[in-house]
Amino acid sequence: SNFAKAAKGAVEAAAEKVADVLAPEVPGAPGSAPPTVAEPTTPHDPLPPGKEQGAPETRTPTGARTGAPSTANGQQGTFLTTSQGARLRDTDHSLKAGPRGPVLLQDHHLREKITHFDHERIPERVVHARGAGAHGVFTAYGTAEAVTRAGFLRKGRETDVFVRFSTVLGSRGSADTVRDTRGFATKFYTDEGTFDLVGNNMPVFFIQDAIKFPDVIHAGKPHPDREIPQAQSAHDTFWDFVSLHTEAQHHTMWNMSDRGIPRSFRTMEGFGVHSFRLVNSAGETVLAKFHWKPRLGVHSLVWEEAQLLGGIDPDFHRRDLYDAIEAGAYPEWELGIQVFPDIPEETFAGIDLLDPTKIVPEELAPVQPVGKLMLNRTPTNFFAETEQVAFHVGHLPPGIDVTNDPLLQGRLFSYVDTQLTRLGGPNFSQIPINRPHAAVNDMLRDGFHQDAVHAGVAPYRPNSLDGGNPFPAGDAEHAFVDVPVTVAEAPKVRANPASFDDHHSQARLFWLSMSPVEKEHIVRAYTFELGKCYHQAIKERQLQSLANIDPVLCAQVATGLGLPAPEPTVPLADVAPSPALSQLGRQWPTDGRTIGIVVGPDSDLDGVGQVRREVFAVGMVPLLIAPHGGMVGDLPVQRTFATGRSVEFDALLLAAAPAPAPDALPARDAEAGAADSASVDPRVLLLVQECWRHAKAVGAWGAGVTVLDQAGVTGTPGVVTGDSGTAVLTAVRQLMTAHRVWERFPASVA
Ligand code: HDD
Repeated sequence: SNFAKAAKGAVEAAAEKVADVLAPEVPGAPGSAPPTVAEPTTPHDPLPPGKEQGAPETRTPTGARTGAPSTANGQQGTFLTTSQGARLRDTDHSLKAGPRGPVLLQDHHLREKITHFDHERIPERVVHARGAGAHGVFTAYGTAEAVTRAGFLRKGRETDVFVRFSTVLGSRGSADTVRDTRGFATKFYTDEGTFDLVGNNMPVFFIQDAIKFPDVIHAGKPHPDREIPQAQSAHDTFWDFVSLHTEAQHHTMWNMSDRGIPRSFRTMEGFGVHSFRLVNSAGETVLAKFHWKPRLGVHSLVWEEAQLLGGIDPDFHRRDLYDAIEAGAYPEWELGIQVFPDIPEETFAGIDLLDPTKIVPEELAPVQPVGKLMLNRTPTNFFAETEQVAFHVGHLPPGIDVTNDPLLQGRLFSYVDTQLTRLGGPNFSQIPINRPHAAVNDMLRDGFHQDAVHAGVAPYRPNSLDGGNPFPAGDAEHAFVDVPVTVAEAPKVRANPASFDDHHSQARLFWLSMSPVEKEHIVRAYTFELGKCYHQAIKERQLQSLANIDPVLCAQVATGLGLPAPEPTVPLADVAPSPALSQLGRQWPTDGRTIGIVVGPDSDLDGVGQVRREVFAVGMVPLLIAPHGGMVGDLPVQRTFATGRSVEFDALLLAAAPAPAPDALPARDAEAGAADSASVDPRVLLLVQECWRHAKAVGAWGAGVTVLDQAGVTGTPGVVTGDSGTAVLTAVRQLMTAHRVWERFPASVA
């Protein structure tokens, strides 16, 4: 009978399985390390097939050097198994009553595989859902020792870190380059306990009190009825809220500026936003604000690039981060602090230090460098590390304490709370990426997903049964001591201090600090965003706030919207600009940036080879763009006319004038202008024209020069030609130190 046959087969299979289990273990090479990648586009060699391979090596997710345990459940061994380690001989067919029969309920392998899959997703973060992370190390200069006892800031101290960058509004799968604030959250695994600096790339916030966080986020998220637009602030509910709630005007101005569309995570500043209270070993306190300064400078996309990238490469920022690290161009920031005397008023130069919608200009309180961050390792597994990392503003080491900033106070509640839902219970700090590198003895017990096997019988204090353990620490043992700040005796109120009522002066300060080009971008951004709103009343109300910030700004936006510019309803604030807020006017290193080089069969290939070597030598990444993939001469091609697009490159070099490749769209009109349009591939012309429009440096030599003519850009600012590739490269690099060639487009906003 069939049954007898099946039973016989099963017995044979079982016998074979036993034989497998009993067979001697293949001498296991330890999992081979991933290949080191010299340039991001070099393909990884696949591992040669074979059982002697073993599973890919599992790395300690936190890169712990302090002896934290490695992940217990990384994959091991050579053979496919169930979650319980039983080896499997087939994972492609369900267990059926005959090849055409129904699936048997007893198929425990099928059920385990599907059930686990069904539960693979966890809730995305309610804000900052879209992000990318990297590991690194923080090295302290020792310059903060006088103001804080935090051990990780002692001179020369090295601390492992994990950083997660994010956008705020979009869902987990949204595009990287949308106009939005960026999160910049850093976990310092210090030996005195984990310190989370949960900041943004903008130094101010939309609201002054955490109780309004649900309001601003509900307004910014997609409309509840149709769930659009995704990851955008250019819609009615956002502008409805910020125009009614004028304390958001300063942050909104930052969003409308170039800061809202960073070129790269590597070229963003970071800010702790709030004032923190630092305490030194003598118990003396100061107030301080944290700043991250990128070594490469603060650079942004232009709006058209950002929009194109949303379609062409929605992963642009995370790809850029991973590629840079894998290419060895490790991103770096300096951590700096602005230090203020801890006086009872909690103000500095008249600025309320508890108001998170205010900055203190660097000209008044310089940012003093206290250490350096370098990101040097990409995560091994996105979910395990980047998705499960849990930050909390209340993760503080001794020497750093909070202030009464009402936004910070509410955050102290929210961050643990949100992880309970997101990570499924109270034991999220046992997830490897969240494990402290300091010894933990917390008396917290049980709960969902308890990983620890706690010994002892007395998780309470005082006790005698566990010998009194754990013991309270004193100052000498690095205890966290809450600074004994005096709390005023005052009536309970739901109210703000009067100084919080000034909503426009610092938005004006920011506007006045911008260069003409930056001002023009701000005008265009407001005009675009308000132009996307349907409700006239919302546009008019926002114009009123712009009038109260600056009449020129207001008039320009009003013109774009086709609306009258209102008169200010408050006196314009008398503020001094802060030049440090402008991104322009300085020279920056160019290493880690990307240069596209158009090559073809007619190129000076020796020259290209030389340029390529020189680009590498100065720490930049050259990407060769050719009519086809593979090789041109003995040079590897990284992009073709089909796969390359201008938005990926910081500058463009042309070493060829390639005729249309076979996969180019045919010219629409064969007769009209056939000679011109046929001589260069139209995608190369688009490449040049886009780079030009986006104010990028363009250089050409040899046959490449004719492309400039055809694109109509010869002789314009930032377009260079020369006798040799290396001469052109030198000129282009010089232009790149200013990031873009803004002289090409004299700004119309004074
Ligand atoms: Fe927040 C995530 C930054 C105000 C509540 N926040 C989150 C992240 C960053 C910030 C970078 C992502 C962390 C990660 O990568 O996992 N948030 C800020 C800054 C703020 C701020 C700079 C103002 C200065 N946040 C803020 C308020 C509240 C929250 C006022 C609530 C009252 N934030 C959260 C949260 C999130 C979060 C809901 C979502 C996911 C998470 O915490 O872990 O708790």
